[in-house]
Amino acid sequence: MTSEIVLSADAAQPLDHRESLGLHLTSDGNGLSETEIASLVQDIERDGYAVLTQYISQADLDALLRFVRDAVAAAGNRYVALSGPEPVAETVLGKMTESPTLKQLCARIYESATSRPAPDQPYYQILRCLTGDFGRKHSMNFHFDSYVLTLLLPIEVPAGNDSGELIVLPNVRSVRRWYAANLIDKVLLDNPMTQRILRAMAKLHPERFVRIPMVPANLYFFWGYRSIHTNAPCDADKIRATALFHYGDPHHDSKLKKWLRRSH
Ligand SMILES: O=C(O)CCC(=O)C(=O)O
Ligand SMILES: [Fe+2]
Repeated sequence: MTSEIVLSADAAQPLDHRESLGLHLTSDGNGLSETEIASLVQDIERDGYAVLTQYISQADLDALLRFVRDAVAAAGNRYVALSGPEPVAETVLGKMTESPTLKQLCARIYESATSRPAPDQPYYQILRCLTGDFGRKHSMNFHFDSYVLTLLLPIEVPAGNDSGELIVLPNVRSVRRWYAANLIDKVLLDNPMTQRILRAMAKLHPERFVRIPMVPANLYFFWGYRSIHTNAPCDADKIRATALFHYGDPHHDSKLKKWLRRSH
């Protein structure tokens, strides 16, 4: 296993030339076949992401939009993030949290990508609503997720120049054997200098990044742990809302991780 981070995003390809997967699974569906799952994993490896189009219905999307608007208003029209399953339990996001079909899909994707048994873990889930100036501070922060697989459901996406798409350098590292190696990666990425370099690179060489267009109701899959990613900013007077389901902490049984958690 190599431990370096490869920064050339060879996987970045013009997205308009991607072939559509033609896979269809909705939040009420029965799951995908092994072949469909293999094709989904292949898309993530090749293009940096895969997508299930119109994963939730228009009615569920409309209800979520109302939910987001209310949450933003209740927060004083500022950035708000709701984490965990409870605050969203009554929405279609609650249905997704509880869905055995979706969980099984995540587990099979995890296994096919890591060749490790899928851990029986809840999602780390979050509903992010960006708006206002503070919302802009939560943009262009490049990071690795702590979980292997990230599911992203756009809910509200502002039109215009600053439409807040997801910017990704896909699959630049492997899943680390050791939690300590993961920590080193994170320190190397999460410092002002690296962040400045990546922001400059995004401006000067946008073609080196994969930009995932955020279409509401679609469900996007990418390797959050392996990919450097962030959301582009959106206009301060608009709302950008995304629901994230992070799945599969590869270091869940790390002794170092447990010790650090206990001592902090
Ligand atoms: O909101 C987004 O588009 C991405 C957020 C993200 O990467 C995360 O929460 O880990
Ligand atoms: Fe992330």
